[in-house]
Amino acid sequence: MPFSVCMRDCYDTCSMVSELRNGKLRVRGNPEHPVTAGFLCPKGALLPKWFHAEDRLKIPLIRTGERGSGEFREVGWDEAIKLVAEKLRGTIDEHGSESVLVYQYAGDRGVVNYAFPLRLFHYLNASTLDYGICDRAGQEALRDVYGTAVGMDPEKLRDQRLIVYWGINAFWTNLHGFMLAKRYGLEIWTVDVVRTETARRSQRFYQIKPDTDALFALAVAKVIIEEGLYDKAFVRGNVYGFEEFKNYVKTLSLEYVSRETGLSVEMVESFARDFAEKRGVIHIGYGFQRSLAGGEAVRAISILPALVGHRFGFIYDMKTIDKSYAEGAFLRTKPAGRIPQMKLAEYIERGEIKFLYIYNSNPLASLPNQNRLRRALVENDVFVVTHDIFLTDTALYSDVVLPANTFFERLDIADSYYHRYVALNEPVARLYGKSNSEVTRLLARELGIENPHLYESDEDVIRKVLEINGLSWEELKAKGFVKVPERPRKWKTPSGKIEFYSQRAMERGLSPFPEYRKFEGKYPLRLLTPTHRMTITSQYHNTYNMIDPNLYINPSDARERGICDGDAVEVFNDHGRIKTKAKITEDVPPGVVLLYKAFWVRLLGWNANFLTSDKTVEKYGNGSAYHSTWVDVRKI
Ligand SMILES: Nc1nc2c(c(=O)[nH]1)N[C@H]1C(S)=C(S)[C@@H](COP(=O)(O)OP(=O)(O)OC[C@H]3O[C@@H](n4cnc5c(=O)[nH]c(N)nc54)[C@H](O)[C@@H]3O)O[C@H]1N2
Ligand SMILES: Nc1nc2c(c(=O)[nH]1)N[C@H]1C(S)=C(S)[C@@H](COP(=O)(O)OP(=O)(O)OC[C@H]3O[C@@H](n4cnc5c(=O)[nH]c(N)nc54)[C@H](O)[C@@H]3O)O[C@H]1N2
Ligand SMILES: [Mo]
Repeated sequence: MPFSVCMRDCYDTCSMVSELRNGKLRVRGNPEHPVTAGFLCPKGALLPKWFHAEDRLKIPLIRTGERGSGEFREVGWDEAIKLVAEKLRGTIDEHGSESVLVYQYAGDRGVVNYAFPLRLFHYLNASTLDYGICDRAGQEALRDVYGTAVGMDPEKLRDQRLIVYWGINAFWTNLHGFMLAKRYGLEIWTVDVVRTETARRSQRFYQIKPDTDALFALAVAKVIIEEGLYDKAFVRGNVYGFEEFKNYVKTLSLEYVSRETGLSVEMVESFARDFAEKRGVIHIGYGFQRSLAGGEAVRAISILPALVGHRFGFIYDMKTIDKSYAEGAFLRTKPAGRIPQMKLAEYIERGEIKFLYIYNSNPLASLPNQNRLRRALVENDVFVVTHDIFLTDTALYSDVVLPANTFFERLDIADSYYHRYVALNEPVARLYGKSNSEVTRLLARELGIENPHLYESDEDVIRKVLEINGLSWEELKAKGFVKVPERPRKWKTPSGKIEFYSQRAMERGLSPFPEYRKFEGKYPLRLLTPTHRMTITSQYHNTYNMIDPNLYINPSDARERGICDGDAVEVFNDHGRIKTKAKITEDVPPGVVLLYKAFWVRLLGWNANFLTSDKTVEKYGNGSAYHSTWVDVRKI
């Protein structure tokens, strides 16, 4: 039976065993894979429904009506590819290669299907993205402190006693990681603004006010240091700037910390004492760092595991293999114009993008400030091509729509940003559409390009990537996965140590110590838009039909506005307004409301990203700041 990999943008990257029985796909978790451990999450278990979905795109489309009207005509592949190639060539001739932007993300994480199309755009010297949508601020913050965002191999949790889920709803977003921690018998704590499913399943829950994480972490560090609970030998040998940091936290008043964070002084102290005693590991979430306070918060939190003697006592990112061969940046003859992902609308408005090629992403659901983005697309001269499995909101706004196939229909491999396994994905059956690499080859041929790198087969690319990384194709074929061994690592910071006093941060004009800063908006309620249990960002909304459109609001905020449970409400700010239903709950604290992220406007009529802020965390790589959004709510 073929091995598959769930290619979703998710920590777990599960290995699966698939089967086609009477033309119907069946999937199960690979029982041999140490992290997948033979079970799938509720989304993964429904993958056959996604694969066989009636509404999958089957035939290429060319726009006939107004942009966004949904009026298209169906055409053959030849005609569609010819038009795309013609426009691509025309745009480059008229406006230069930088005016072409390839916009992609992790809709499919297969090494070939993620990277191969980039070969074409590198060959053409087109602009590429400077990614900022997801985990960027934290990446920069961890590089400031450790020189890398790659933390602990989660299988090493086996020897640990405590894991803190800080700003991550792991039970929903990293279920196999959560179960791993459970199997290893770790104590689990959660730090979150919202009483999530993960919080409910934790031994301790620290319900913190938004944006105050840096302050909480600094206070915990203060207590650990001043009570002498830190690992003195480790700190002496491995930390740069400890004395300066100690002086920095000295002046912090725990009463002030308590008022700001909403946690009592006793809670701060017991966190510090027990964390030090149990030598805790921290899984630093992606979700919570998507705010203006995100970078500073990750910097402060990441100091705690080092204080108790861990070399890399955090979990954030994992990079096991070098995938650059698949992407082929070596095909460029000019350095890439990099466009900050979060500033797509701005660059279109400025007339800098004339041709947009989108695959593996649904930016008209996932990017913030959708009114601005849609206006930019309608009002400016930009040719948009989208390659997707479904007629998404992005596809609706495109000039050409190309049907993609799914990972069940092709060969690929995938690594994980959480664990150290690379897994094999074999084709099970073919239904509709073409893979990302197939479309790339068709476009290259139509453009008359002769370079052999654009015609390399998927298997050859995979074998070469494995060879570069010293991994065995035979072992992968036999087991469906291989573990990438860990090499000894040093801290690649300017001092060669863990920097509590960060020289790299100073070079960007930041304080050498993490800082707590307050942010306020024009409207009274903070809008959080975290992940939903049954979707991966915008995916599966159409196929599983299990979304939750409620606005979650605290009883006190509801009462103030005369809102009862189930009432129709309008949520609004200067970016936009949406109408939905209120759900009253103590799970969100006063002053905070919650909508789940990035549903399809086409199906629901709205999307939280009509409200979210497109500001970025500038000094942290222009990372996104979705959670730095303020709104008000009224009953309608
Ligand atoms: N089911 C499911 N799984 C997914 C995804 C999905 O859409 N659905 N998406 C995948 C992707 S792309 C990603 S990046 C990851 C994201 O995985 P997570 O990091 O788990 O994602 P979020 O739910 O966005 O954010 C986590 C938590 O941050 C909290 N939070 C918000 N502001 C603050 C704050 O100021 N302080 C603290 N301490 N907490 C705060 C939110 O309440 C939320 O519970 O999940 C991946 N896995
Ligand atoms: N409000 C708010 N918005 C957010 C966030 C938030 O916390 N709050 N989180 C952000 C985060 S963390 C992320 S990572 C982004 C993700 O945002 P996106 O990158 O837009 O991710 P998805 O919504 O998963 O969309 C992926 C698309 O790829 C398509 N696809 C899947 N497989 C293939 C394939 O093999 N080939 C092709 N051509 N297409 C394929 C899917 O059908 C889907 O339409 O969203 C961000 N948006
Ligand atoms: Mo993400």
